[in-house]
Amino acid sequence: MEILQRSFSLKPTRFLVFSFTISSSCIFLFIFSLLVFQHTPSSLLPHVSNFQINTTTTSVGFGRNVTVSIVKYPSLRDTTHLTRLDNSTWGTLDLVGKKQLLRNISEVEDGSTKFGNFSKRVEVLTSEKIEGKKSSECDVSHGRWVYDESYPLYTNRFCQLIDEGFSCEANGRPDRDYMKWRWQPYHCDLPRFNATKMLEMIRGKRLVFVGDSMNRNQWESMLCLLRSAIKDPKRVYETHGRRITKEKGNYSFKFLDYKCTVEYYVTHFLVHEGKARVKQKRVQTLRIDAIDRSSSRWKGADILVFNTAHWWTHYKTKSGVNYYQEGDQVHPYLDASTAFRRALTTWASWVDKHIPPGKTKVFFRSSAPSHFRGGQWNSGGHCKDGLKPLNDTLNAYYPEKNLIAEEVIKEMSTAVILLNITRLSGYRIDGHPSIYGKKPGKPSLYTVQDCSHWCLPGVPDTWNELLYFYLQSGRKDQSKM
Ligand SMILES: *[C@@H]1O[C@H](CO)[C@@H](O)[C@H](O)[C@H]1NC(C)=O
Ligand SMILES: *[C@@H]1O[C@H](CO)[C@@H](O)[C@H](O)[C@H]1NC(C)=O
Ligand SMILES: *[C@@H]1O[C@H](CO)[C@@H](O)[C@H](O)[C@H]1NC(C)=O
Ligand SMILES: *[C@@H]1O[C@H](CO)[C@@H](O)[C@H](O)[C@H]1NC(C)=O
Ligand SMILES: *[C@@H]1O[C@H](CO)[C@@H](O)[C@H](O)[C@H]1NC(C)=O
Ligand SMILES: *[C@@H]1O[C@H](CO)[C@@H](O)[C@H](O)[C@H]1NC(C)=O
Ligand SMILES: *[C@@H]1O[C@H](CO)[C@@H](O)[C@H](O)[C@H]1NC(C)=O
Ligand SMILES: *[C@@H]1O[C@H](CO)[C@@H](O)[C@H](O)[C@H]1NC(C)=O
Ligand SMILES: CC(=O)N[C@H]1CO[C@H](CO)[C@@H](O)[C@@H]1O
Repeated sequence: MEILQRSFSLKPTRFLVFSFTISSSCIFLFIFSLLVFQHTPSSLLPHVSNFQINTTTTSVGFGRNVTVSIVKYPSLRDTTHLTRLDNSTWGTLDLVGKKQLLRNISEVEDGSTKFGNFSKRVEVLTSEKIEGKKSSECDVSHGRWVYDESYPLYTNRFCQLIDEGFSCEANGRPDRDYMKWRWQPYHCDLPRFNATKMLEMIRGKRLVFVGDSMNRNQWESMLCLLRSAIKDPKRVYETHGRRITKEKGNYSFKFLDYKCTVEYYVTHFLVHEGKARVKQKRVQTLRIDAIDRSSSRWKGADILVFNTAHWWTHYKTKSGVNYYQEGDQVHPYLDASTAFRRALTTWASWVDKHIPPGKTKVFFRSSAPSHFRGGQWNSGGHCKDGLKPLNDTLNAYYPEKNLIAEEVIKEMSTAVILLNITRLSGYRIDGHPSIYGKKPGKPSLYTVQDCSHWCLPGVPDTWNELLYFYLQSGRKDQSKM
């Protein structure tokens, strides 16, 4: 993704150097163009949801005794495991949470029945979920887009922090409706993003985004959302004076009035990209058993938002030949799904080992779909004609990578909240920069369209509204204590 973006601004001389890499990225973009929508009936869609969100209050939390959200995500294929009592079912509860839960086993909210039985209690939680009344229990990933005049939450002109690739309006995109859609879950409302409140929540803390350029997209959205609450622009700055470009890998923006930082670290795979010798040749490898080097900077964050997905369909990762490395061994062949699972497991162990459960909230964002139609990214694939969201009765493909991520997360001892944005973003064929990912008139080597990233303001603002929802609903529970 980063390479794709960079290629837009490459000088012709440098282009030759990179052309090999560029051509290799075609494959994954092509795959993305294939997997966008399956036109299946809607009967499976909203009403009976297959997963459960539980917010539980524990005495560990977020620096100062705040609430930890325990989110359980049984996959569609495995709904029965909810009724079992075993370590994996409750694997995301930390020890304190477990003890409290056991102590409180006989207290059931609906009041009608008292259960002295863990497994029954779990069933009760499941049925409560289906009713989905309270916002903290609501499945916010199922819903529809509604037109809302009060959006966007900030403007491109006001927020100068957006880099060129996402500045669709500044680059001349004429329509504005794509900024005006609000995500409406079927069974509850999302709170409107309140930048002041969000800044209060992260006062004195570090909010850190880690991942590929899609996470940079979300991070820039967060900067702009928060920036809208600051009157004096001088009181928000990059701590090393860096300007946001596609090239640099790390940024830390300080919001002086709140003594907090909003940071971004680029890593395409979360694990370490290295080199090794295979048959006398030095080749690039992916150390699926070693965490990315920038992990030293992730430590100590108060909120971490991870993602990885898009580079795993890159040709090298996909072919898996002499690419994946564990210890000294470079696998002659390993399929991408297995490698992805091992890499995520490496990430999961790192989180479990280095992230203190009470202090840090951890999120993992599911993959964001792209919408190339009629070709690949460099062969006329386009999305420029998408001016409205797709109908919510369409059923979006849910990539295997997300299922693997869910499974890995389920096994972790840290409570990781999945930002499940795949489907809601899948409707937003209108949300991509298309030809407005660069300044008008700027020469480009191809007539390419960017149908992978997202315009700002735009869809990533909603990803951040989900993040806000989870952080904020955690706090609400605390105030009840
Ligand atoms: C989540 O678990 C806690 C602790 O057992 C319980 O009090 C609460 O009602 C549950 N919430 C939901 C939404 O099931
Ligand atoms: C958290 O709560 C525990 C017990 O309720 C208390 O002992 C501890 O001091 C609190 N910690 C903070 C940082 O408030
Ligand atoms: C995320 O959303 C997709 C599609 O809406 C759904 O199939 C999947 O089960 C959800 N995953 C979780 C963990 O909620
Ligand atoms: C659950 O975990 C505990 C401690 O982590 C362990 O002693 C016990 O054997 C585990 N039980 C199962 C069924 O795995
Ligand atoms: C457990 O019960 C105690 C006392 O009834 C209550 O204060 C606490 O909030 C409960 N904890 C949970 C997790 O429900
Ligand atoms: C707990 O529930 C299970 C399944 O519903 C049942 O077999 C078991 O006897 C119950 N145990 C207690 C102590 O009620
Ligand atoms: C946003 O939050 C702040 C601080 O909590 C509050 O004073 C303000 O009224 C809120 N704004 C809106 C529009 O709700
Ligand atoms: C979505 O599809 C439904 C059923 O086919 C239809 O009634 C509705 O008008 C459509 N909505 C939009 C926005 O096209
Ligand atoms: C973690 C990380 O990548 N840190 C780098 C951030 O950028 C500065 C300057 O470019 C480097 O010195 C750091 O090593």
